[in-house]
Amino acid sequence: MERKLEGEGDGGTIATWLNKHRQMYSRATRHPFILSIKDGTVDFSSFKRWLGQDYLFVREFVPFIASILLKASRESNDGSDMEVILGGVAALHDEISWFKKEASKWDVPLTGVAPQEANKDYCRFLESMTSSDVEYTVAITAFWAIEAVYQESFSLCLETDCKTPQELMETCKRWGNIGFKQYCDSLRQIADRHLKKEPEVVRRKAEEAFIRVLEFEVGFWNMSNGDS
Ligand code: HMH
Repeated sequence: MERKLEGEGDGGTIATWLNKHRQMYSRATRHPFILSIKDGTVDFSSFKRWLGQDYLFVREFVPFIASILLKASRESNDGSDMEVILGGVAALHDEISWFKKEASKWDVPLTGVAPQEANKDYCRFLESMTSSDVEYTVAITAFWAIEAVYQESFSLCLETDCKTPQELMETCKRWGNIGFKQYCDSLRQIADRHLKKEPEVVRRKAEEAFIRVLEFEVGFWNMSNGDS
C-alpha cells in the first residue's frame, strides 16, 4: 500500500534526511582530513594511521554485512537485495587484500595494532546492528550510510583540479570510482524501498542509525587526523 509520508517529496526518505541533516552529512563527507588529501597538504602519518585503523574496521565490517545478508535472505522478495549485498561481500574480500598490499607499501603494520577509541566505538555500533532485534531496514540504512560517506568523500579527491598526491590516487579511486557509486545507489534504493513500507517507529530508528553513522565517521576522520 502506497501512502504519502508527511513532509516528504518524491525523492524518497533518504533524500529528505540528506536535506534535513545536510550539515552533519557535510561534516562527514567534507572532513578536513579528506580536504587535505584533495589539496595535497595531507600529512602522510595521518594517512598511515587511517590505513591501519581502517583495516581493523573493515575486518569488523565483515560480520556486520554477513548479518545483513542473513536478514535479506529472510525477507520475502525476489532476492535482488541479496545479490547487491553479496556484491558488497565480494568487494570487501578484495578490499582486505588491497589493505594488506597497501599497508606493506607504506610500512604500516597490520598485526598487533590496537584499535583507537573512535574505532572501537564505531565497531561496537556495528556489532549492535548485527542483533536479530535490529530490523533489516534499519541495518541496511546504516550500511548504505557507511558506504556512501566513503564514496562521497573520496570522489571529492578525484575532481578535476584536485591536488591529490599520486600515491593516494589508488585509495581515492577505490571508493570514489563510478562502480562504487552505482553500488551505493543500489543500496540507497533498497533502503528507500523498505523505509517507505515501515511504520514510523522503525523509520525513526533508521534515521537515528543514519545520524549515528555520520557521527562515527566524523570521529573516525578526527582520529585519523590525530585530533582525538
Ligand atoms: C570508517 N567507513 C569507514 N571505513 C570504511 N572502509 C568505509 C566506511 C567504507 O567501506
